[in-house]
Parts: sequence; structure tokens; C-alpha cells
Amino acid sequence: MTGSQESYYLGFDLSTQQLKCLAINKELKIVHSETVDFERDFPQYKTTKGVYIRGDVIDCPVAMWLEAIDLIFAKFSKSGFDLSLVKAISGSCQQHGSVYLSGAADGLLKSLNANKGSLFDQLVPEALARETAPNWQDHSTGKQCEEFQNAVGGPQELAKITGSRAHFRFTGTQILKIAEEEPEVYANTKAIALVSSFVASVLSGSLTALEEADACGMNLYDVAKREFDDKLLSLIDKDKTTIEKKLLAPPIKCDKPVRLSSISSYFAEKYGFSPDCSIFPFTGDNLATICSLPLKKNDVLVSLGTSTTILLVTEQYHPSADYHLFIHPTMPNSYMGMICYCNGSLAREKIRDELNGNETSRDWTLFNEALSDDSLANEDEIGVYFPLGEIVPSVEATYKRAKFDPKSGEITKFVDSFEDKKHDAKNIVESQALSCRVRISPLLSSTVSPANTKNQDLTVKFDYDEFPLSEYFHKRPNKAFFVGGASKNNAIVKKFAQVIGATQGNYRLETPNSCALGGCYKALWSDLFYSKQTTLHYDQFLNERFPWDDLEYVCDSDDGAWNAYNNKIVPLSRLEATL
Ligand code: XUL
Repeated sequence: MTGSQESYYLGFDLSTQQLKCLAINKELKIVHSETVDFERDFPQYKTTKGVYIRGDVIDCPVAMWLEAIDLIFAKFSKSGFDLSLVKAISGSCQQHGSVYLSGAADGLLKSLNANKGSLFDQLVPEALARETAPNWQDHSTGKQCEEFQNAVGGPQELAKITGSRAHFRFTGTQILKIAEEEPEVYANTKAIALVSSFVASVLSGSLTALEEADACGMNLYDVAKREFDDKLLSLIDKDKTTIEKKLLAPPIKCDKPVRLSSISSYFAEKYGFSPDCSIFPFTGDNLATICSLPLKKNDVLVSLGTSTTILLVTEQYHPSADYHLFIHPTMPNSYMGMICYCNGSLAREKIRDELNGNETSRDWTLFNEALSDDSLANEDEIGVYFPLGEIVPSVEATYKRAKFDPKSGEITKFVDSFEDKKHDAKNIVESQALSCRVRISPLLSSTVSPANTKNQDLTVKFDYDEFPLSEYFHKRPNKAFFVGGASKNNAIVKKFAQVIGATQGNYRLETPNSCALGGCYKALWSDLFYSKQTTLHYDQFLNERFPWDDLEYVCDSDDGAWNAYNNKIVPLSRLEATL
């Protein structure tokens, strides 16, 4: 590769189990990839898949991440990849984790020297005020979540300010727990980084502020005002200046690319990077995922995995305790909505197994036939199938099936089972998809003329929203992108597509690299924008360059089917009200 004068852009993905780094060229083609697997490559840390699990407490050794950064570049060098051609680096990291740094950290980062050993040798333990960083799977902060919500008047009020209700994993509750339970650690901490800003700091060779989009995963940042919320900060520290200093406030705004610095001379000398190689802010992994696709506002990404997750780009700041809104990492005046359901594949698989009469075959034929069978009459049926407690709506595990009056939408009776198990196959996918449709509706600004005006003055309630039914009749996403295991199942994906109703088509793709790729694309666009080689906004830029052939076009919108599902909105709302 040496000798070619191509320019390359690196995207990191520091997830729970591994550090991955991809290199792309200007045509967005992946030219190289390296991975470090935490458990395999660093057995000395004795992690289980990258984390320590002690009951509810789940955290990660920070020193291991430093070793991983050295190892990944060593792998690039060993492969013969010419790192001197890298123009810019950005990336994504697991969200919510916090790294506690000592007063010596900034100086040590600034004086990193390629001749004085590894990152580990030069930073551990002096730069760290705490050996581990809480991991997003931690659920030990119940008490602190209460404190956060009580301080502002409840979950919905906290969501209005910070884009999310209190969550165990969110950084603010984690910092509060450390301040309460480890006061010495808190006192010795001079800077608290998110995982994303920590990696960016190491690469830049200087402490960098938090990146604003990722900072929305803390329950501390006022998303509308775009500054830390004083009242929430004061829960952690009565002295506002102290905590603001520790958080290196204010975060780096996402409106346009901000070049943090050139790469630290440590990496230039050790691995042959050009001293001009630019470091741009890193973001959270879900935020990087939306950067990996040409998502414009009103486009949605539907991940049909063990859980169902929706990511979407919106200009509407319409927060809810049931989902998350983050500032968009690359598009001004935009947000990323994230809706996470617990019950996805597992719930569907249970119905599949019942339909098959056994639990071993895993064959989807009967399920898919029932799901695609238009003659299977379920126009007056609605059901929710939650073998696990659900987040949206927030309820315990439950199954509930009902018949309703198709004219009014009101429930007429609850039943233990429908006429045939086949109905469950159709009803579960319909209600899962319909739940997504009604939850994304308030976040969409694209409108279509309503074909249906029946019952439109009825009021329907979903979670904290209470709107006239008509609100749901004219909001449709533009494009839908389906990813995750079940997106390979045509019957399931087509039903989701019908119900969600994207007007500009439905696409399917495999996403093994989405977080790292989002980092690569962000690095490339930031570098071109910063050096005035492009003036395009991120979404325009990506739409122009994106390898659309890598996506599979699944189907057009089906207007008739979409409109038909208008009739199930009231019944779903009424059914949820009884849970
Ligand atoms: C998002 C979350 C996870 C982690 C995974 O809120 O907690 O998706 O970001 O790394």
C-alpha cells in the first residue's frame, strides 16, 4: 500500500467486548480493518467479555483500553498499512461509561513520549483516579435514579430536560453514586471523561471536552438549552464550579466539525502517522450508527434483534420518559431519537414454537405463512405479547389478547386465545410494528394527506402523549432501513414495512461495522468540511457518496395497508391502558 497517495480516514469502535478500527478511502470503501478482542487479547485483566460483573455492578478496566489502543495500531503497522496516509480519525465508543482522571492526567497526556514505553507505562496508574469505568450494563444506581427524578418532579420532567428519564446506566447517576460511595475517589478526580472523550483525549495527547451528542446520555445535559443543568449538577456537587470543571464544561457542540488537534506526537513517532493527522470528536455507538447510513430527517432505522430498537433523525424535540433524544452528532438543529423495546425476537420465537408444536425446529414457515396470509381475518383483534417486562410501554411481563369493535375501535372483550394460533403470528408482528409507528409519529415532520378520517376526533393516549387520533393519520417516515437478525425474514420485514409506512421505500442491510463506519464517515466529512473541500451538510454528503448498491431494496410503501392499520391505533391504546 505504501507509495499510493490515497488518503485514508480511520473510525474507531470501542465497544464492550472489543476495539475495532476501520480505514476507508475518500470513496467510502473500507481498505483495512483490525480488531482487538478484550477477553482474548488481554487475559491478564480477567474480564468476562470486556467487563467485570459483581452483582449489579458492572465495570471495565480503563488500563485495558489503553493497551488496546497501542495494540490496534501495532496491528495496522504489522499488516503493512501505511498510517502516514491517514488524514483524520474519529470514532464511536460504548455510551454512558465514565473515566475518572487525576490532576496529573492532562500533563501526562501532553508529555507522552514514544521512547518512554507504552500508553500503559506512561499513564497507569498516575493519570487514573479510578481503575475502572462503569459500563452501560451496570444497574446499581437505583437510589441515584430516584434522586435525579425527585429533584425535577419525576421521569417525564427529567426527560423534558435531559432527553431521557433516569437510567441506571446514565453517567450522571453513576457519577453521583461514586461521589456518594467513594468520596475520596471523587475528590481526587480532576476530570471526568466519557469513554468517547477519553479515547479522543488519548489520541490528541491532551484532555478534551465531552462531545455534546454523547453528553446527552448523562441525565445532566439540558438538551434544549444546550448546557449542563445546574440543579442536576448540584445533586453531585453543591459547588457548581467544581463539578463543571471536572466535566470540562462546556461540551463540544455538534453544529459543525470541530478539529480537536493533530494526533499526539506519541502516535506519529511510534506508528508513523503524519503529524498533521486530525483528531475529530468521538461520539457514542448508537450515534455513530446513524452516521453510518445516509439518514435524513424523517428516516428511520429499525433494528430487529433480540430487542427491537428504533433510531431516527428528527428536528422535533418531543421528549418522552419512554425513549431517548440525543443531539445529532453531525447535523445541526437535529436530534437522534432512540426507542428501545425489550420484547423483540424472543417474543416472536415463542409464538413460532407454539405454532410449530415444538421448541426445537426453529422453522419459520408456518409463522411466516400466517403472517403473510391476507385471508386470515384479524381485523377486530389486537394483542400484546410481552414475555419480558417491557420498556415501551413501561409494564411487567404480560400477554393480553382482545377483540374490538372495528367501527369505534373500542375493546369489546378480552380473550385467552384467538380462534387459531396463526392469529398470534399476525397479531404479534402487527402490534410490535404498530407500537413503533405510534411512538415515532410525534417525532416526524413529514406529512401525507390522510385517507382515513374515521374517529379522528377521538383522543388516544400512548405513554405520556395524548393526541387526537387524526395526529397519527398523516405522519409517515420517508425511508426505512431494516437491520438485525429478523430483518432477514421477508415476512416479518414486509409486515413492519407495511405498518410503519415509509413513503420513499424500505431497505435492508447488514451492519457488522456500523459503529466504526460511522466514525470513518464522520472523520472524512469533518476533514473535508474543516479544510473547506466540501460545504455539504453531513446527510447531503453521505447521500451523494453512499454506496447505495450495498443496500437491498426490500419493497415500496403499501399505502392501502398503512391506512388499514389506522383502525388498530385506538384498540392498541385502549389495550395498553389496561396493562
Ligand atoms: C445505549 C446503550 C448501549 C451502549 C452499548 O443507551 O446503553 O447501546 O451504548 O455500547
